[in-house]
Amino acid sequence: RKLKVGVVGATGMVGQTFMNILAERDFPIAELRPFASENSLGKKIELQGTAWPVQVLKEGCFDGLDLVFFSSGDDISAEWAPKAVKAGAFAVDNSAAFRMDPNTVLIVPEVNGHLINKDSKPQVIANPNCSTIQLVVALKPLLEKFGLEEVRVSTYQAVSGAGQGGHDELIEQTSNHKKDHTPATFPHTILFNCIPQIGSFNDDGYCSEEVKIMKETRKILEQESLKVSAFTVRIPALNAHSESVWVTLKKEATREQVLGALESFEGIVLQDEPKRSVYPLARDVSGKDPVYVGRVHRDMENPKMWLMWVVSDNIRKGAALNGIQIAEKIFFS
Ligand code: 11C
Repeated sequence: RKLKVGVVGATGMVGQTFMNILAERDFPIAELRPFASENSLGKKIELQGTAWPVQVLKEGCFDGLDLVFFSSGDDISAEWAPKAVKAGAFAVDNSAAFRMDPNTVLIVPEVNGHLINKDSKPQVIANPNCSTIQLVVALKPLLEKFGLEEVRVSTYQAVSGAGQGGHDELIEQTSNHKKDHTPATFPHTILFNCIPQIGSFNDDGYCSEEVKIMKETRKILEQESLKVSAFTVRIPALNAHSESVWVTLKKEATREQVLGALESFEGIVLQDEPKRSVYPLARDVSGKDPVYVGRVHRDMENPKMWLMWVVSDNIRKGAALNGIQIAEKIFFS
C-alpha cells in the first residue's frame, strides 16, 4: 500500500532528514504534501523522482492524507495535529505538545511499539525528545533482564538539537574563532565552551530538557516510580548527542550479561574496547541509524551500578528516523 504523507516543517533540519530517510528506506509514497512557512512558497521538495510543491497550512490542507509528520514546534503541533487526526490521518508529532498527555502514546518502536496496534484509529502519536530516545533504547534491555532501580544521566548535546540556527551559529563562530561573538541561538558563545542549559529553568533548578528526559523516560519505560535524574549540557559538537549514564540495576549481573543484553537488543550497536580507544564518538555516529553504547563498566562502590556511554544521531534516531519507524509500525507491521 502506498501512503499519502504530509510533512509539517518540511524545510527544517528534521524535515529534510525525514525526506532523506523516506528515500533511503524506499518508503511507499503515493503523494507527498510538504508544509512550511510562506517564505518557502515556490520551493519544491524532491522525493523518489517527483518534485512536490511546498504548501502553507490552511483549513482542509490535510484532507485525504494517511499520515502527517509534525516538526515545527509545540504551538503549531498543538493547533494543527488534532486537525490532521480529524481529517483521518495519523499525526506523528515530534514536538513536546502531546508527549505527557495521558491520552497520547509516546513511542520508541523497539521499546514500547506494542502500544500501537494494527487496529489503532487515526490519533496523535508523540515522538519523544532526542536525548530521551537514545537513553530509553539503552535502558530497555537492562530493564527487561535485570530491572531498573535508578538512572542518572549527564548529556553532551550537539548544536543541531537547536536546529539549523544552532548548526550555523557554531560554524560561523568556528570560521571567525578569533573574533567576539554575539550568541543568538544559545545563551552564550558555544565555540570552545560547554553550556549547562538546554531550554528554560524551573524553580527547582532543572532546565526543560532535563525535565523532558526525566518524565518521558518514566512514561516510555512504563516505570512511573523509576528514579531518574538528568543534567543536560550543550557542547560544540555539530551533530549526534552523547550521554554518560549511571544505571543501578535491581539484580546483580556480570559484565558479560550486561554486554549481552545490550548487544542483542534491536537498534543497539556495542563499541566497547576502551583500551584500544574504541567507544562511540559523535563524529562517527552522525549520519547513522543505531544507538551506540560503549565504556560499559561496573561502579567501584556499588556492584549493582553500571556506567555507560550512549551516542546517537539526534536528528535521525532522535527525531526523523524514529518518526518513520512509528509510521512503519502503524501501517506495515
Ligand atoms: C536539543 N533535545 O538538543 C533538544 C531538541 O523537545 O524535541 C529537541 C527538543 C524536543 O536542543
